[in-house]
Amino acid sequence: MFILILGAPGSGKGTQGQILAQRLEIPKITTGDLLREAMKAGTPLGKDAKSYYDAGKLVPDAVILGLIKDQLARPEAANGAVLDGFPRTAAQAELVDRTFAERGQRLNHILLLDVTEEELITRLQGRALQEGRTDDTPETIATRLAVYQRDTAPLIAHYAQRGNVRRVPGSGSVEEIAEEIKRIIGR
Ligand code: B4P
Repeated sequence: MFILILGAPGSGKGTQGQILAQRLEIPKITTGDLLREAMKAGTPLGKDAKSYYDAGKLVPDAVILGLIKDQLARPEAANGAVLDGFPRTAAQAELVDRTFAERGQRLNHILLLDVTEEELITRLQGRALQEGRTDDTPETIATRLAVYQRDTAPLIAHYAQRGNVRRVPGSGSVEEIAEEIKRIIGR
């Protein structure tokens, strides 16, 4: 089963993706985590990504497309995965769509975590205090929310045209939202 989680920064994609992947015993592919690991390890990918990441901008497709391609090609992800944090641009969506079409597979569920901007800002500021992530400063949070509206939100329409996007109210407790996702997916 392949599940795509869409949502603004701080909407809980990572949080819910983790719960979902554990419950379904499938891998989770999270571009944000992969970038953070690469930056920590100082790999060429991490070095390419760092200035964009720290500024709250999208890391260019030229860097990300190869990463997504490699991750989707992993044998563990041959029959199921939770996709979290991508696609974020039209080019990334095109790559994902093409990969699944070539494999004769499809995204079984597309979930959109729907959270108000006020709540997003509160959560990201809370995470800044707890984790000190370099992209959770007030200026960067504002940039990330604007970039989401400009580049990523249009993808909702792209997937909604196919009629299989489910909007999940993302403002309850982590457990309540996880329960709602379980209900939608049916397992
Ligand atoms: P991501 O790592 O994807 O960061 P995010 O959008 O902030 O995370 P998410 O929505 O998963 O929030 P989380 O569950 O952690 O991206 C970071 C950066 O990486 C981007 O800005 C970009 O530079 C780069 N990047 C990543 N993918 C890319 C791509 N494909 N293309 C280009 N660039 C890319 O939740 C946030 C907080 O809320 C947490 O503290 C959590 O504990 C809390 N929370 C979650 N659910 C809650 C709930 N129900 N109630 C209260 N708090 C909750």
